[in-house]
Amino acid sequence: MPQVFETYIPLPTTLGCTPKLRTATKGNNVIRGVPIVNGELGQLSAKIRTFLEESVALCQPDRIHIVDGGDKESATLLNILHAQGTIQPLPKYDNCWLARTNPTDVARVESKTFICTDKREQTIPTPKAGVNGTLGNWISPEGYDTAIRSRFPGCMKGRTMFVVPFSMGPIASPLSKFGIEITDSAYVVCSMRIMTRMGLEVLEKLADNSDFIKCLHSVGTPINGKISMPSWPCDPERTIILHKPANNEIVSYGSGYGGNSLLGKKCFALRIGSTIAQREGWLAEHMLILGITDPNGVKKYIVAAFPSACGKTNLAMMNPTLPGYTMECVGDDIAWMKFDSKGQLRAINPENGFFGVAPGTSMETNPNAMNTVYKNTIFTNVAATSDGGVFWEGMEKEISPDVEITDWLGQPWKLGVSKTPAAHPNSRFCAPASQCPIIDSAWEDNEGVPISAILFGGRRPEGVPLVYEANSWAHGVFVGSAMRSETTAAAEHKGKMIMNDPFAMRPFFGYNFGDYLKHWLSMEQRAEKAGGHPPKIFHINWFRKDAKGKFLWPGFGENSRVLEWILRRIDDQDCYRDTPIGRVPSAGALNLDGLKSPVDEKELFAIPKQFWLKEVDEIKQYYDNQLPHDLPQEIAKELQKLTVRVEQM
Ligand code: GTP
Ligand code: SPV
Ligand code: MN
Repeated sequence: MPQVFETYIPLPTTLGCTPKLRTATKGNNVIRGVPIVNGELGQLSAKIRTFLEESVALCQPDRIHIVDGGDKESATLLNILHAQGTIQPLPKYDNCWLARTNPTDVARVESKTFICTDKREQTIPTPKAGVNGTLGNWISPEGYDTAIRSRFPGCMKGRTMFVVPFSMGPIASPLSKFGIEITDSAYVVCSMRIMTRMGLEVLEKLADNSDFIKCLHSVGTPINGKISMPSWPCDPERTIILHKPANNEIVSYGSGYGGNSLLGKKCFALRIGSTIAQREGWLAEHMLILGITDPNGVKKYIVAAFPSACGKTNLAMMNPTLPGYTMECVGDDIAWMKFDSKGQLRAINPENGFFGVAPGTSMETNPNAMNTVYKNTIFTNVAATSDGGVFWEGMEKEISPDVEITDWLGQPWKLGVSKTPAAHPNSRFCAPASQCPIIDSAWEDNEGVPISAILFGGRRPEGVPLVYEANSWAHGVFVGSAMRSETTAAAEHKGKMIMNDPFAMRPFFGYNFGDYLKHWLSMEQRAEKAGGHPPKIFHINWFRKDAKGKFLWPGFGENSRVLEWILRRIDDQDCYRDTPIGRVPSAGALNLDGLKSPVDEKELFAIPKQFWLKEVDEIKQYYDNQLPHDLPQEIAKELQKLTVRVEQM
């Protein structure tokens, strides 16, 4: 049972950590009269100090803790979170913890996420008159200021303000960027320690007063405020996630969960990241990065963009069923990519950990993920077992039959009897990437790994084949722009419906999607100017269903068969046939030898004319409604060409 306190237990005034980096501090170790209980003023560059001073004036915390990133600090914070009832230990494993959130704070809140620019068109395409735009939310500079002024003053009264220096990407990589997250959540600090490179090393890098992304986060419940669940303070009704690219600034209020509060992830690495990438000529994408070595020992890397909860982590860590192949993981959610001086696309994973979907992950589907999460991991909203372990949907075969299960809400739960899920569908594990048994030896390479193919995909129960290849770069960019997928529990959408999710970035664009498309189209020239060429683009769909609603494709490790075909296409082998929508494996080219149960290849690759007539019509409507002014000509042309090909089927 979670411990629920009637009053919030404040942090002790001193956390007893010895900062590794010391510089002489003149005067008291205070900012605006607020004591620094860990770390010293002298560790902060002038820019960080200004940011901190402004944040202290606004939020009025009782004390300030400059995060050093050390083991002792982490252990202390975890113990405090335990005492508060935010987390409980999982004694079955090594240094693992279970957090239960307020049941109203369980996923990203896309409707409350805004980008602030002077003009609306900088952030979002102007939709057709009378149509609601679905490609992000804009807020005016005035609205932005008002949103902050009406929420933040005094929001940290009675609380500790943590100052989290972090790096997205290996600290020494020229592709990396730094941030400072100011937060009043120790859970966020402990999670950021896993998800990013965090602590004194980053402060040292910033000591030359260089710029950083300013991230301000509050759970939004001062200790003297009314709290419905003291172990997970939040303010769901007034939650807001704000970004101001012009100031390199992120401000998040009211939620402690995932992408809402771990600001290095979606807010920085994707939303602010994509605006920097546009300016600097690279790509910040919602993509996994995977290394594949074939039986001849030839290694290639691919990236893949699937919407939230559509299989990135699983593909990134897959155990190939095809003999002779080895897969290694570089990243499971975000890729920063840049063409190098030779025109070769290179990618780094800006993250340091995995914030992965728990349900569906098992020794059968993703043993590498399972073997990653049994130490130094924070689980959130999964179920607990009476022997001190975790449980979620998909782990039925992995628990002993005599354990008792407590669901994510803290209630007793019985396998086969209880009607509600044991774990929240968006419950997650937060685990260090370095613990992944198949982490790639080059995963922290400062220059990034060379990318040979880009995959797009989603949950398409109908009409979309297992795999197809785009005919050209422009066609591939069109395929990305036309991506659609069934909604999942990763955001606040209710029920399952097919939704447009271009590039799996719909919730994460930092600027106008029309400009984003132009930026992507321009990459071909960028590569060619440097003497290279852009990678081939593919679309995959593991989720096609038969008439009875059963998946046609076994997925997971069997997806290696599709990757094998993709590798052959990277080498330009003649193993495809043209179809109106793109290139698919020619007869017999997809290796299906040794599949446990036979698959219906014909149905997997069927391209029904009626379906595709409707699909192209819906894509057209989508562009007409969402991008009547902002759609690049090249993309309109690709749709036109596809329409003609489908009509001629
Ligand atoms: P985010 O972290 O939200 O960005 O999600 P993700 O894209 O990393 O998705 P993830 O790999 O965590 O998969 C989400 C769900 O899809 C899990 O329940 C998986 O079991 C399921 N899934 C992943 N790959 C496959 C597959 O090949 N076939 C089927 N049927 N299900 C899959
Ligand atoms: C996603 O939703 O795509 C995630 C989880 O990776 S979150 O960090 O909450 O955005
Ligand atoms: Mn994701």
